[in-house]
Amino acid sequence: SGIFLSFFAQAQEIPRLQKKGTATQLAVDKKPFLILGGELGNSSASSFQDIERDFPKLQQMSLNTVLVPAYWDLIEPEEGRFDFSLIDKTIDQARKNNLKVVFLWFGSYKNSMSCYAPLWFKKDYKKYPRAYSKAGKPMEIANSFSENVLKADNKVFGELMKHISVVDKTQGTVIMVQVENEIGMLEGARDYSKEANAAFNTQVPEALMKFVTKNKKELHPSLLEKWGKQNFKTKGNWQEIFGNDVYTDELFTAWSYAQYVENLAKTARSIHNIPLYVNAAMNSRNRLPGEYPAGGPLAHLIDIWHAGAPSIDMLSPDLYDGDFTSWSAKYRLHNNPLFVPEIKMTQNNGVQAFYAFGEHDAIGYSPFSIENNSELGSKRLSEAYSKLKQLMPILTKYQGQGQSKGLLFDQKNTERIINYDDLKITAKHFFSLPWDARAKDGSVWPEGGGLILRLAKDEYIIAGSGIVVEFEKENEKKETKTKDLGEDGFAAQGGKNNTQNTWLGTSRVGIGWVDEISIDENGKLSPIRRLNGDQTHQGRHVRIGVDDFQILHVKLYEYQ
Ligand code: N0T
Repeated sequence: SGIFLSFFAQAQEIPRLQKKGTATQLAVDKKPFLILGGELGNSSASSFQDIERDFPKLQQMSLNTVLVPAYWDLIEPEEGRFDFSLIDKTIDQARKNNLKVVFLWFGSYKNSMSCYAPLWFKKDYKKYPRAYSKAGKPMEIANSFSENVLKADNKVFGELMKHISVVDKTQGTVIMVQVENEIGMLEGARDYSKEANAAFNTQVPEALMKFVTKNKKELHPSLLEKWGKQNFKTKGNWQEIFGNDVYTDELFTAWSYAQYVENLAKTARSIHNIPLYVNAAMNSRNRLPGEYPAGGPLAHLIDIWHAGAPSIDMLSPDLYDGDFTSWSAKYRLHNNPLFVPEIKMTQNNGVQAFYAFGEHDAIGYSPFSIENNSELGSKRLSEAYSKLKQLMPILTKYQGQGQSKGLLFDQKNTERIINYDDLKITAKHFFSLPWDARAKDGSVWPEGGGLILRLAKDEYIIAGSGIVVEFEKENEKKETKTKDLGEDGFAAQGGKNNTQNTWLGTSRVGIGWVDEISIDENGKLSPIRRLNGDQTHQGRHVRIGVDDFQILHVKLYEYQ
């Protein structure tokens, strides 16, 4: 009956990744799924009461997924005794509140440290040794070269995956697992334990050299350059092949952590084969490796991670500073789909999520410490997520074919031009219109953003918040910059530098109609109301105010 049962269970498809054009999709319950997520604070899943109190709130914020820590110290309080009551509580409350779950394995590594290892492990430092600083100081960081460390972590992680597989095989509530948390080395770019030193001074593993040789044409530019400086040597120790600097120490750390994680990933796959990812703390603010967690799954280390941890599906950025458009672009690569498991919680999360899905076919988006969202933040996020939930069937249907674009504007970046064939779309921040007092009274502009999806040559979905969009034919007019034109009626503004627009086209494009719509689970569009007159500036543009999220359906036409 065991054979029969497991055969039967497999008939229900567990969550998996699939390709569609240039996009990677997460399929849940056999349908492409966008993670409209939030991650719980680190200590918010360690009590039944907190889980019971917070999960209904997450559903009210229109999340479809919650990212929840799975704590080694609480799961294995005594060596070999496993307690999955918090895991069961999480799954149960998620089901009651119509949420999917991503478990975050807080095992040996949590933000470079090993604070989630149980006390029996921490105390037995002879059996479970530490990493050492360059000065020989033992750190509260487990030694990733120790068989015992790996065995202990791998054992409990395997038990966790077994448990999930038993309680969840037929329901698919748990859709992904994050292996460790922001793994990476601090205080220095590598471990200086004697095991680490020995590995650093021997031959770079053949598996890595084979991988970089085979994939030479597609390597991350920074690795290619670094290796190139050593004339693409293929035999030697780390410094001989990659040079003698702190970035070589980091490559070594990346390889050792990737290999460590690969062991856990293989264990997971052999038990319950759902998507796996690793998250990274960013190398932002010009810090050096070791000032930021060195060797984590960072974009510039992607080849090392792919070579060392082929069973991991995605390297995923945790974004706390810097601008969302540039960081997200670094992780949406031909060999890595974008998933944002953590991002600083702000009132701009909603528009950023639209951007991530519209621009990058993202797997998901998830603000951190979600249960502590403010009243206004919760309201904004809920509005954004409930619109994205409606858009899900139609967005995923058109994914991977270059049909959608993301918009994200602030006070400095106010405009984007998008071309579809000979149609030129100019999208701007809503406050580029002088109509709202907040545009000019010194207020900080809230980010405006959204997405544009092309359904047909003359039919578009425009959704989001705080945007205004105009349509014209490419080459419709010629812009000439002139000095002081005086009172020319066609010049944009009087004054010193004028732009003169000369009509050159043959035909023009106009707005046929604009409807605010809702979309049902099957992707059927239904009009809520027609928007015209003042709401489209008498047919000149399409817009969504900064205080609302809307989905608009736009029909264009041509005239001569
Ligand atoms: C995150 C979180 C949690 C201005 C920090 C981000 C979470 C971990 N680390 O609250 O600890 O478990 O993954 C570190 C980046 C902070 C940079 C702040 C820059």
